[in-house]
Amino acid sequence: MYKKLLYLFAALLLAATIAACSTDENASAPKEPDNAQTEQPEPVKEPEPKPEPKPEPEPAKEPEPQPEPAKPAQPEPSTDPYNIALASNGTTVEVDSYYSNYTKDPINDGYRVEDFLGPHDVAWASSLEGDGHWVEFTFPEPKTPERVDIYWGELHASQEIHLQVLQDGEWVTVHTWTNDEGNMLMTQMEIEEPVETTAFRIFQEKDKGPVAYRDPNILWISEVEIYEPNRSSPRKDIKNIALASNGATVAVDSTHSSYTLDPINDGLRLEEYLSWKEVAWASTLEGDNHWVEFTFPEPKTPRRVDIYWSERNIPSQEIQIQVPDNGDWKTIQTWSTDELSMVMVSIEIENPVETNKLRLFQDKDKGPIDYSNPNIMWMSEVEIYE
Ligand SMILES: [Ca+2]
Ligand SMILES: [Ca+2]
Repeated sequence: MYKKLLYLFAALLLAATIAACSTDENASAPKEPDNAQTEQPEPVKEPEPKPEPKPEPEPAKEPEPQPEPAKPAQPEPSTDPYNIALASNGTTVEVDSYYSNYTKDPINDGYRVEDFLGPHDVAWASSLEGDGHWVEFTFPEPKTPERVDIYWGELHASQEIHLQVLQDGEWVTVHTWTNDEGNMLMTQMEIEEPVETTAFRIFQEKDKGPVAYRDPNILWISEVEIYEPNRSSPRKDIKNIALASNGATVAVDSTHSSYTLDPINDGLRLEEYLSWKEVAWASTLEGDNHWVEFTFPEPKTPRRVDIYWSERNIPSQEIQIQVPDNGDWKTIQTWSTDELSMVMVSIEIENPVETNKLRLFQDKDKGPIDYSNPNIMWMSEVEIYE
């Protein structure tokens, strides 16, 4: 009897001990989450935005490797929101006259000079008569034109053009462009002192049309694009053979942290609205030298290199212009300065040579002396002209 009671007591004691232990475990259990919580913040360290390199959308492009048969199909017209001349942005056009079957629609329809368009779809042309010809743009609200790109009709560039704004009911000329080069695809005109206006006019005086055409009293235009200050789309100058949009490609020796090499030839110089990453490329601070190499789609004969330095306007001390030479590089022009501040430099090549490639080479520590480390190569745009 006593034994049974003893067993029962022992059993109760065991049960109580187990219960106590388990409550002990429970009691200590919350600590673990506590510990776990203090440890958890560390994994948060992983700032996963980095693994989002945007190149990923590009692979999607690859599945369509046959854009060539797309030629017969009509490409979409430009809808650039910054082009204030576009009909699709609400601007209307009037002209003084028409040549035979031409209409005014091609002037601001978003098509520049497209192969698939017939002569009457690709351009507007004025009559051959009259004392002056003009194209007038009326904006949906006041605008401040700064840059005007004119794509000529079948390369027939005029000899002289006046850009005019409407001020108190009068047309005031804000820029006059003259052409001594004859035919060309397009012309870029910049208004140095832009003014706000509701209407803008391209005006051509009598017989100031294309000198190469049988009657120089014609005004013949495929497309006009107008841009406001700091709202400019990339420059598209067909004479700038460094431009990516003209088929040139760029390689560099190195790139500093968050920079990319795209700004070197994207057609934007030192646009104020761009962030530091968008406006310039910079090399690393290490290395025995730095370089930027351009490859042209076909052989070119560069005669001038314009370098726009970074947004800090600090020039390199020395730049060598080089071309390939038996598997190596040969310097054909050396430029140097001891100035500390400079927006851009225009380097003339005294003895131009025909080449597929051109390289800007900077020797060790020949970067901007006014920067903490003069071994950096730092520029926002390079333009190369024949
Ligand atoms: Ca057009
Ligand atoms: Ca640029």
